[in-house]
Amino acid sequence: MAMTEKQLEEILAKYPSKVQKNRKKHILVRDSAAETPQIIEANTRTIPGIITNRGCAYAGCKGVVIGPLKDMVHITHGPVGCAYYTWGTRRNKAKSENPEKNFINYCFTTDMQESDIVFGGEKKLAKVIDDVMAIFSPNAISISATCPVGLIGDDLGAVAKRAEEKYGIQVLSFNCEGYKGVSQSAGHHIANNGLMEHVIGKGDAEEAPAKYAINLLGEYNIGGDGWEVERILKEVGYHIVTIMTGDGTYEDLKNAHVAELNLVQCHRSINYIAEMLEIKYGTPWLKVNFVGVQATCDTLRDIAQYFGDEALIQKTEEVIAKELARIEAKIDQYKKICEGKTAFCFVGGSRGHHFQGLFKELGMETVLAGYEFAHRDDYEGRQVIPDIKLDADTKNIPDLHVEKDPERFRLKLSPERYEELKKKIPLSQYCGMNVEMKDGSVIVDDLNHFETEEFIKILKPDILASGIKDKYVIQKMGLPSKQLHSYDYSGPYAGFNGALNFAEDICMSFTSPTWNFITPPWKNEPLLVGTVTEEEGVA
Ligand code: CFM
Repeated sequence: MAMTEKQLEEILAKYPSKVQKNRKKHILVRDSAAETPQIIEANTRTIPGIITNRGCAYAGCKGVVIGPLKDMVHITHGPVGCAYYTWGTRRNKAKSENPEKNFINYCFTTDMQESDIVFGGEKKLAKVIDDVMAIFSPNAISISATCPVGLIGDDLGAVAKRAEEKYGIQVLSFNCEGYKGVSQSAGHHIANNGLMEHVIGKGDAEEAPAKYAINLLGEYNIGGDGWEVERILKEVGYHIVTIMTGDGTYEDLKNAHVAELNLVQCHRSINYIAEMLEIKYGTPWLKVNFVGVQATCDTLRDIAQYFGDEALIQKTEEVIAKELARIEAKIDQYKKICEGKTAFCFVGGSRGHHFQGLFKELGMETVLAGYEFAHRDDYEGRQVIPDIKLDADTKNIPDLHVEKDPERFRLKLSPERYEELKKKIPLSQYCGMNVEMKDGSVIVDDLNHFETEEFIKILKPDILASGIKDKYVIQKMGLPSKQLHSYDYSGPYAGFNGALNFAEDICMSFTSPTWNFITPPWKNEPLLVGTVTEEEGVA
């Protein structure tokens, strides 16, 4: 079911006028025939009081990019709640040959109390580092700041420096206070800058250790996604230098500069590093997508084309044929249940787009999609970056300036070959979500809870792919909800096996008898009716 402009106006009309004006810029009804390309406002502040699904800069730095590095201890300098809620909830799995160097299941925090806020928390932080060294002795430590740390002005950098001198390991500090940006996106940027400045390139390796050496960027091994992608890539014959950062290690990350190519899965969280690696070491990056069978096949072919080796291209086709033969018939069975159904796909900063292909393969249409914290380029395509207006919030996080490394820069492709390839594969490029969505579908930036309910009532989707914050509201409305952040308790959903798991899980949701026992609130009369009146100075 498509949405009309009139229906959209009706939803917006329920807002006070200022809110209405603001939200209107964040919502589009897709129209490919529009005279000028449709623009969406993104990466700007959420209106206070609106129930958003967004997270904070600390979540983006520690929770998303830094946290998955398993051989480091990650200390949350702040109140225990910030640490607790980033403890294991993202399901970025990790295993290690040396279990003594895998700290992923731990939660480290300074547990700041009122006295620390009044008198400063630096001493307590130094003490936690001493304890960490005495008990765990990790290869490196990270310290992430939470809001109060920035407010009281603790000098994390100074504490980190003293600890480095004392213990001879790297102690990275991140000023990723929650308020540093409008969402977790700011935290991604802070983390990217820190890793690029202090870790990547610090290893001794000068040459790639094997043929077809690649890095996998923006893959966080949620529910084991990274393991499935690794399985496929290894089968084709690639050597993975490092994964950023799911099941990744600090030790491998130091040698990321030797790879021949960087694959970028989630560009939103890591495109900064991809760009900087190209400038500093001459390593091109390729946009990949391992979500969905077709996307995985296309991606494997793109990578093989980059290297251009006949044997590799041949092997890629063999792997694809073998995998398809194994899973296609099974997926077709699930497709029978899914065919003709519709979905909302509202997730973070890249999955809102990536998972649409997987729904499509199952015969389902995504009628509404969006991101929590993506930027305009994630909607409209990377080519709009020069047109993006930077506001004060964006300027808060400076771009890290990098230059060609005089010793280690290697041109991996001749400029002619680069240009030629660019026409065939997404080198340094990605298209946005909007391009692939059907006319009449709705695209929403920073969807909030009020709008979620309103859109559900109008579009009546069969399933919502979203997150924990709205999952139970949706289910109480009598609709299946699939968390596409944590995958609930399932996964992997990437690669060939992941597509199969996803199809199975979605079908389980559809065929569960649970829904027969739920009466959506609007079917229970009488409904509570209220009006919002605007007052001066409100909204
Ligand atoms: Fe990238 Fe992610 Fe995502 Fe993201 Fe996230 Fe995540 Fe996400 Mo949740 S890094 S932008 S900050 S793909 S935690 S693994 S699922 S919102 S769409």
